[in-house]
Amino acid sequence: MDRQVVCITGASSGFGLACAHKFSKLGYDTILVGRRKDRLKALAIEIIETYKTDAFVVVCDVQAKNDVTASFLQLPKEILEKIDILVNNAGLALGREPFYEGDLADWDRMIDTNVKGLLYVSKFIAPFMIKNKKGHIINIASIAGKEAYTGGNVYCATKQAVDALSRSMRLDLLEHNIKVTNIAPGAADTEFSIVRYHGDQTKADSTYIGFDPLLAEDVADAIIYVATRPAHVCINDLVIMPTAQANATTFFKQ
Ligand code: NDP
Ligand code: 8X3
Repeated sequence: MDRQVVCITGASSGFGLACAHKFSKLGYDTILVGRRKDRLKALAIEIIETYKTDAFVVVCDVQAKNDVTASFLQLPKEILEKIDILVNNAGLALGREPFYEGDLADWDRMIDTNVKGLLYVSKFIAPFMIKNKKGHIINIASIAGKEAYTGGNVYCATKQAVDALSRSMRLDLLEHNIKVTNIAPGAADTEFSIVRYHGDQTKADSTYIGFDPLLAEDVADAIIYVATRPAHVCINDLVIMPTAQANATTFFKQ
């Protein structure tokens, strides 16, 4: 039987990277999407050598709709047309200021990546799934998509948009036998905070002091769980938190 194909956006780091390894280990072929070409190429080589599955690299900035289309069209047709699972994971937060001190360029990047980028990729890939009468779109939202917190403003808004899109996509795709899952993680130690604090390592590290955050592998395990349910089962929404985090802002720190 043909191997299943999973497309993972943001595969160069964090959740996406952990997912790429876990899906490959299970025998899936992978499409690895992101901007950092060297990392993605090295990952593809590692996957092919380690797991003996195929791995294809799509170098693109999901913010650029024409770039998304042109880059995906470089994939072999038979791979592109049979994508079974799309993990919409590429995303970022920038800044923790109150909105009235926010940087407009940061706002644009968060909205363009987390919301519009997710839409561009999904709109391009969904028609192939519709034609195949099956598929699964897994959107990585956040606890910030369920709650608001001080300084979260635009990031929270983008993740609440992802949450709403997950519910809306599930309705739109229902008649096409396509599953849609929303995953909402709490604090996870990846490159997320170093990006959020514009490279300030001290601020990034302070995010995770005094408790055990989620690791990328924990979130990837949840993604694998939802992706491997029987055909008649769809996990619509999954919240995954560190044990020491009760909601977006309440932590038990030692
Ligand atoms: P990382 O910073 O480790 O990974 C982010 C990934 O997104 C990278 O692979 C990056 O690749 C990719 N990416 C960012 N911008 C773009 C773009 N414009 N085009 C293509 N790819 C892009 O963070 P995480 O793994 O933690 O984050 C993954 C997702 O999970 C994000 O959507 C984040 O908002 C969400 N999340 C994170 C949480 C956390 O605490 N870590 C908690 C809840 C949700 P490259 O730079 O190569 O393009
Ligand atoms: C990342 C988690 O709490 O920093 O989405 O918003 S949080």
